[in-house]
Amino acid sequence: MKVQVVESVLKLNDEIAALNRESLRKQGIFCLDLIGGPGCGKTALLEATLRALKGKLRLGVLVGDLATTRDAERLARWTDQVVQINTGKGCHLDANQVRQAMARLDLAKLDVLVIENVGNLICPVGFDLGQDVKVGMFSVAEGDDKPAKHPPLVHEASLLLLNKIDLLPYVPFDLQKFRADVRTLNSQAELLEISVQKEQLEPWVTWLGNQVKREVNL
Ligand SMILES: Nc1nc2c(ncn2[C@@H]2O[C@H](COP(=O)(O)OP(=O)(O)O)[C@@H](O)[C@H]2O)c(=O)[nH]1
Ligand SMILES: [Mg+2]
Ligand SMILES: [Zn+2]
Repeated sequence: MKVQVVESVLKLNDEIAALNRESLRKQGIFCLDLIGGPGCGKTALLEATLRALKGKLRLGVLVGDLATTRDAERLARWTDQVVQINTGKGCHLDANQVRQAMARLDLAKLDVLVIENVGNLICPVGFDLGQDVKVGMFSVAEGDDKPAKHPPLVHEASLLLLNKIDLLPYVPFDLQKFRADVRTLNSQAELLEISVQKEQLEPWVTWLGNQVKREVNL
């Protein structure tokens, strides 16, 4: 008898990711996978984005963390289309977790689905979730060397965000070096420098509107 073997976890993941992508495309939903270290401001960015785009663009969020529903609770103030995924000891989201969480959303109500990945700059990059684009997020507080130390994220991201630019006067951070390292690794991706704290978000909101390619008056 011939034994059937599932060759690779990643192959299975890719198959489920393809199903996710198909479901999202059918519904005309733009999906992004937001990847950044713990504390770079992912949830804060999404709270501010939901606030800024309320009534203009319908956003849903899947948010991954090892434990707690704190991020989902923060986001639930702005949308009822939010699901927390608790990964236990898991340091990334996989396509199956996203598929199960997507089933709890009302996709017909959404223009955009943001997946806030588990705070980690490394393995989330390797797992396709069914997203249209990956967005890599760094912050001034983490230091200027993070892109150079995490080439796969910078390579694969369509957009890179540098958050907390309000901290530049207080933290040793060589902005020229940061920009040069990003450019060396990825000459195509856009790099947007923002401060969620100071509500300096215009470039990001414009970028998001352009991706959705709808007549939304942002
Ligand atoms: N100074 C400053 N702090 C920020 C900014 N954005 C977020 N934070 C703070 O960074 C901390 C982590 O934010 P959070 O959204 O939980 O990060 P996450 O772990 O990436 O989701 C919080 O205390 C935020 O208030 C910013 O633009 N400037
Ligand atoms: Mg968060
Ligand atoms: Zn992992």
